[in-house]
Amino acid sequence: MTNSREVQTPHDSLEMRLTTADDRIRLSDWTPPQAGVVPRLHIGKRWVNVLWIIPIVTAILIIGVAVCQGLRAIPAVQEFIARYPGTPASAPAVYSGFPWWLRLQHFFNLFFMVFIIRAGIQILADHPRLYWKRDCTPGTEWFRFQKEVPRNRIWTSKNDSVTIPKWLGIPGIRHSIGLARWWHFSFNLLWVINGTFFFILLFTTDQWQRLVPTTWAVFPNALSTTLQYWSLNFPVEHAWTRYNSLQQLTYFITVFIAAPLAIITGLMQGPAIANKLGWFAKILNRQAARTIHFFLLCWFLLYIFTHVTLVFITGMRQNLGYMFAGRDNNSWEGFIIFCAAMLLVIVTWVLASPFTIKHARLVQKVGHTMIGPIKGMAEWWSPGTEYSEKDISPYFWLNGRLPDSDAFNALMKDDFANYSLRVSGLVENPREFSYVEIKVMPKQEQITEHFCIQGWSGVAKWGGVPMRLILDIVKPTSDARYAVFYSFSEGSEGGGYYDVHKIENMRHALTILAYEMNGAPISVLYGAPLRLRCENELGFKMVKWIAAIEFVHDFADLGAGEGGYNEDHEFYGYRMPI
Ligand SMILES: Nc1nc2c(c(=O)[nH]1)N[C@H]1C(S)=C(S)[C@@H](COP(=O)(O)O)O[C@H]1N2
Ligand SMILES: [Mo]
Repeated sequence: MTNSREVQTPHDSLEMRLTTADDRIRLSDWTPPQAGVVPRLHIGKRWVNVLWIIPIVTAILIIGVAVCQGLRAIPAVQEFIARYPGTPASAPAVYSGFPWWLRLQHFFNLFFMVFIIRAGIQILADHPRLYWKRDCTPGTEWFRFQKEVPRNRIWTSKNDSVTIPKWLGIPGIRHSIGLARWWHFSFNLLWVINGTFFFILLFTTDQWQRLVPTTWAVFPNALSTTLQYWSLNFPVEHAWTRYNSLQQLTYFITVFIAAPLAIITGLMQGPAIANKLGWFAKILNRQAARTIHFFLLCWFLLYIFTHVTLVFITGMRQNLGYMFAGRDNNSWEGFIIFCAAMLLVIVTWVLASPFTIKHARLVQKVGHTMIGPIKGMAEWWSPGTEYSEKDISPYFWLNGRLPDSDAFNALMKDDFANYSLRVSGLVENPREFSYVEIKVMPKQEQITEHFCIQGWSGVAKWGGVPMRLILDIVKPTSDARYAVFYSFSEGSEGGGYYDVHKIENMRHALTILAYEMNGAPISVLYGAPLRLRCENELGFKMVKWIAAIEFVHDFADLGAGEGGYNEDHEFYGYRMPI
């Protein structure tokens, strides 16, 4: 520390149990790999392997060719195609070709999307199940690439994560969501900036007319184009000035519907946003948002596949000439630039995972610098969304490693009657609160939704003492900026579990030290004697089995200095409202 507070008040004794952490991932110490299963869809009462899609789609495509060719032999259909050739005559033409900014943005877009998609799939692998309902009860998922949840033993959500290949995910190892999120979010930011400029340039030039249909004739023309493509007798067109209607509609949906929806459904998965937006977030609940976010991934993948295929089979040299060289001359120029661009994509694709494993701390730092401030803004919102009793989830996933120290076991033996909470550090009145003292303080009950970073959510009723009341008693000094929560438990790789919160979070209306869950004393599995509820942050910030709280000015000297166990060891960020 560089300021005058060189020696803070001595730290809580539990500080000694915190461990430093590697700045890189050592695979030998990391969560061991675990294979998932081939993705399955829940249809009726059965689980259907998604690989069935391959023969089914192939059959549909082949039969479709025969059907469309048959249709085109019918005079009425021929008349229809003659009338609606694919590009409406009334659609305005674009005369500015493919300007440099459009080509550049097209490249940036594809480049960013590669990393966004890969990191997104990695994030999904941390909780490889998708649901529509917010409670994530095992068996209610409509999609999974993990076995069914075992019923006969404790199965934490960390146990549930699966490994996906390095070339597919970033960084391609199990339970690497912390790092995958830095990639996903920082490239999202770049993608949004690129997209914003794209929108501005689109509408300040005539280029918007390529993408936005301006005549109803776009629908019959899109049908006509579909017939022509599917019968393998392609329409004549000149995309230099106008896209055909099918193309226009597809681009329109992708740019103006899919992209904004992806942003919205992404943000709606964050606790600070969802727990602030009330009814809207109840309808677009986290799991619905996550499911739609996944559908959008499927849309983008399908889009990329057909788009690239059609670019290649409908006149590769010409098409690449448009988008990569801005030329309408059928030269090889565009192809050469395309190859150079693809080389860049391939090299960065191959390097991304090994780089992230080797320089994990750097990825965390860069990610935090890029998007930390934006995420931090969401923390100023005091979350307010509460649910009613009927919304309480029948199942609430578990996370964390149970404490197993003698001291804890002794406390547990007599129902924590001898437990006391130490509160120390930069406070005017350091003190210990006995369990009884805590329970006679005003109790606050709240029914709230929990957001685990891994993807699951659940609603429970929590009862406990508001943190602001604790603050009123101990009176943090003006130097105190953070509250450190020390747990009785250890983190997954050993070393004390702890987490740090900004002091503002401690004053939010729904921040409590909970000793009740769903109307009963909280069980040890869920964090007895005390666990934090801080409803504008992701689940890992809510320390279970709290032993002590310490107020500090800075957390750089605690553990590895990143602001918590998962921050130190799993490269999460310490501000996680989204
Ligand atoms: N001490 C401790 N607290 C912890 C954890 C942990 O590993 N150790 N896991 C966190 C995570 S990742 C989540 S999602 C929630 C899970 O709470 P639950 O087990 O009650 O569902 O606890 C958080 N608190
Ligand atoms: Mo979590």
